[in-house]
Amino acid sequence: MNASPNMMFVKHVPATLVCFGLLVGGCAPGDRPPTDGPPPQGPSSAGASQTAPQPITTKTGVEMVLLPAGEFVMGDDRAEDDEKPPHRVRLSPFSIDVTEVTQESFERLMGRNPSRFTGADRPVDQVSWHDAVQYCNMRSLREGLSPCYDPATLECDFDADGYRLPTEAEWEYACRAGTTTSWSFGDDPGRAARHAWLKENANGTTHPVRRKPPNPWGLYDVHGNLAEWCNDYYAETYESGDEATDPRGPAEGDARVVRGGCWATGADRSRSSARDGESPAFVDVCFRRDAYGFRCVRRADADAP
Ligand SMILES: [Ca+2]
Repeated sequence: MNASPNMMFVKHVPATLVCFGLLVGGCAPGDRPPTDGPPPQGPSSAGASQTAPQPITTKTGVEMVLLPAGEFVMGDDRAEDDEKPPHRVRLSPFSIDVTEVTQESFERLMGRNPSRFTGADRPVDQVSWHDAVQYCNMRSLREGLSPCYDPATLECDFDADGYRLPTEAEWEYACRAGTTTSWSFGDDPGRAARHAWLKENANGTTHPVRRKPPNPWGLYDVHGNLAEWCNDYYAETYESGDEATDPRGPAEGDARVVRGGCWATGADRSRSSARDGESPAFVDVCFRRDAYGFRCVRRADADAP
C-alpha cells in the first residue's frame, strides 16, 4: 500500500472510518464502569518480570514505571509484512508513563485541550506528533530537566535527561511486557474487548484511562483507547532485521510510527507488533486525529523521576 500523508493512517486504518465517526458519531454520554478483569497474565518468556514494577510519581504528577534493561524479539513472522522479520532487540532501562497522557495533564502544562472526547481523565486526543513532543519538552522544563527536542528542528537528543516519545522498539518492549503472544494478554482476539477499548466495544469514543486491566508491567491501554505516537519515522519494513541495541528507526521519513490501535479500529491493529504510520502534521480538516494520543518515556540512567 502506498503511503499517503493525506490519509488518516498511512496504512491499515480506513480513513473513512474515523471521518464517518466525526460526521455522525459523538461522545457516548457517560462511560462504562470500571471493568473487573482478571489479573494480568504472567509473562510467558524467560527473564520477564513476574510482578509489575512499582509506579513512581513525577514532579508534575504523572505516574511512571521503571523498566529494566532487557532484550526481546521485535516483530512477528506470522503477521503483516511490515512486522517482519522478527529480530532481537536489546534496550537500555527507561521509565514510561503508566497511562496515555491525560487531558488533565496536557491542559495543565500546555494551557489548552485539543481533545474531541473531553474528560479530565480521558487521554488527550487530536494531538499531532508536534503537539506531543512539545508537551514532552514542557514537562521537562516544568521539572527542571533538559528538553529532548530541539524547538526549531524537533530533532530528538537522546542524551538529554528530559521526556520524549518512546522509540518504536521501546513501545513494543513495554507493550509486550515479557510476553511473546500477539497481545500482552494472549493470542485470542476474542479476549481483546476485555482488555482494550476497540471499535467493537468503545461506542465510538475514548474512555478514561485505567478502566481496563493493565499489562503485566502495569501499563494501561497499551492496546486500544488511543493509538500512540512513537518517536521513530515509519518504514514499511525493518531495515536490516539484524539484532540491534536501542534502535531508533530510519534517519528520515514522511510518517511517524503510531502503535496499539484505538477506539476506531479492530483487535488486529492493537496487537503488540502491529505497526501504523501517519504524517506528523495536520493536513486535512476532516481527519482531526481523534484516534491519536501518546505517552512519554525518560532515560532511566538520568535522575529518578
Ligand atoms: Ca493506547
